[in-house]
Amino acid sequence: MLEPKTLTRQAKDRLITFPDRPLIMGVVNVTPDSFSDGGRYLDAEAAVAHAVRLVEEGADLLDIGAESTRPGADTVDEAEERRRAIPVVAAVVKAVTVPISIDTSKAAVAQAALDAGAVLVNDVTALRGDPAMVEVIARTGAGIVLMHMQGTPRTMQEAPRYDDVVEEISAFFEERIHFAMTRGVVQRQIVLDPGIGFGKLLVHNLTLLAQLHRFARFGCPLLVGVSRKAFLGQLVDRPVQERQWATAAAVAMAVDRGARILRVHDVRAMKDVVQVTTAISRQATVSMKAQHA
Ligand code: HH2
Repeated sequence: MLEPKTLTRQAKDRLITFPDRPLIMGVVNVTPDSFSDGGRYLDAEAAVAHAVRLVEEGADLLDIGAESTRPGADTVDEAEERRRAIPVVAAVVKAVTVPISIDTSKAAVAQAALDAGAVLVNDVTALRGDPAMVEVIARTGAGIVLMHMQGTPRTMQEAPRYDDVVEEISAFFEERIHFAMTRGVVQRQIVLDPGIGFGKLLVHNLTLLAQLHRFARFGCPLLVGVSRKAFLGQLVDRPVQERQWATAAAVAMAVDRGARILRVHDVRAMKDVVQVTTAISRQATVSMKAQHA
């Protein structure tokens, strides 16, 4: 099944367009604020400055999030998440021209971010976290990332278990796509993400990356987030800040196996990785066709 050339079903200036190479999604975290007003202002300002820098480094879109989804993380209440995220979304929309994604599983936060100019909702619960989310996506025509997670961020790494991780996640995607589409979302709005590190052991993460191409049959763009994650630390035994090379290897493999959006922290470096991997993968296809001609 062919992937769509654009994402979302909104007005022209709110479409995400897929060029003939994968997109780099830069991560913007709105860090937990201090209690003082001065601290809050600085945190928001720092997040906006970071967003602008990522675009200068080549980010094709930005994912702004105010709730940590790290293993063991506590949830943030809606008012606090809104207070952190929305002023930053509004300011970033004004400061850059690339599409903005809001990383949230709360419908009210998503709606406020879309009102402020975001065009994509990155919901790590795949519409299971807030029953009102699917209606927001259907009504606004925004893009939606349906990510797989076993358990919740608080519990997901306790005892991940799969008989066949690719088959089980395929069944999950099928069910979630059906759920969304029977409630008014159209396929052109949907991005799928296997959720690397979300309720998965090392072997599951490696299998998903090695067999990513098997999710192409859904005809939706695939998003992959491997950046600096713990499974890379298990392989190379390095702290988070020193996992750029490990991330590069995983990004290259994901691109070769069909990833269309790469969610990364190190934008400049990963942009180069995507460009080179895409060129080689494309040439591999050309060479194979020539051999069989
Ligand atoms: N990973 C993290 C957060 N949001 N969203 C999607 N769709 N896919 C992911 O893989 C994904 C995500 C977790 O990344 P982490 O490094 O724990 O935190 P952050 O990137 O927010 O700094």
